Amino acid sequence: MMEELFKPRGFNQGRGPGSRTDGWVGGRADTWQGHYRDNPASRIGADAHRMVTDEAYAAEVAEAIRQSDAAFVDHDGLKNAGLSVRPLSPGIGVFVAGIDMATPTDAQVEQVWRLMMERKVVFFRDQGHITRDEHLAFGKRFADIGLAFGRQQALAESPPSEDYPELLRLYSDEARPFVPSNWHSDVTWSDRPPLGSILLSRKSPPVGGDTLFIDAFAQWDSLSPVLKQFLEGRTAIHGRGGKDEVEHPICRTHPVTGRKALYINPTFTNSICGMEPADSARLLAQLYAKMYATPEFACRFQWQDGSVAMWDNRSCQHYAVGDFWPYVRQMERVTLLDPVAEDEVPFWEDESGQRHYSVLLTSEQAINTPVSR
Ligand SMILES: O=C(O)CCC(=O)C(=O)O
Ligand SMILES: [Fe+2]
Repeated sequence: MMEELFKPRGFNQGRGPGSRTDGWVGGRADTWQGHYRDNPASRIGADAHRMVTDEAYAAEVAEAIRQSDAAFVDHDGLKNAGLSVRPLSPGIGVFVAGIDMATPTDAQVEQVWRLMMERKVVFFRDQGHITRDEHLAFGKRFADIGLAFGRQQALAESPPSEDYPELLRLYSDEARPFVPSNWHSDVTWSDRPPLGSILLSRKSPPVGGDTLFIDAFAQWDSLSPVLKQFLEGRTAIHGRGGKDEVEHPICRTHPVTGRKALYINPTFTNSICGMEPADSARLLAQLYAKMYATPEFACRFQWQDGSVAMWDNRSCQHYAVGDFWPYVRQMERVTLLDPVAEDEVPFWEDESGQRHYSVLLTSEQAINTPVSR
């Protein structure tokens, strides 16, 4: 029975005359057996390939997944902090109930951080009552607070409010429809990109304007061993508006969890170092296809007035869905900076534990100068 379940589905195999030749038969063309087994197995570090032939091992993995999912929800630390959780998906995104961002306890702060490390993004509802000062104070419980873009000021066209230079206002309406509708991790054109963000909806559209989050650990884990070997230790150039501003590791080691993330994105990454431009472009396109066309890696959050998303830029990427015009959507963001200087700059850690850091390619002054969109 188990064997039957895990049998290759025969993608890319000829099916006689008249059959499709592009290999696409209703699943993922580049996936041998589909993610239904691979993805949850990799969440607990199990060997998905061994499960194909070893029935007893597969049963063990299944039980381990059930237990770890149950333990995630039924957690003493959460209960003691007066919190409860509901995952949006098995790997990324979790609703946290029981918190008031105006008056968080130390135990709640500790649990929210733990959840963000494990599930990459946490969500709260009904926080519309908090003031801007309380929003900033909440952020300070976790990390340093940056300017609107972390170390850098916001775009030249949207100067920060004088009262709250740390607060990024992302206000859209009929006349100004902009939202960041492209996959990215924040500010990867900087050598010191922000650790994370706490985004609050002051006003949500009646329909549309969701935000998608996608798991950068899963994106890395899903690559073939050959591709991982090729990419590990390699770097890519990122910048704004096609300028080359910083060289980041493609495989980024997370400073807290030690896990590896795929750290490229189609918004700011220009090229892979050490490759011919055409080869680099082809490989980036292939990687993006895999990274963003796998719904198993993602979750989608529907905003209400007062909803909050708090994410870790080192372990996930996001995309604001631009489908809500002509409605009003008003978001306010507090940006978190890593207070540990040597963890703030991205790095890849090699097998001997040595860190290989990102390198700034332009001047500090140039990187700190806001550009026009
Ligand atoms: O408006 C959103 O949903 C997300 C905007 C965004 O990319 C950000 O705040 O970093
Ligand atoms: Fe963003």
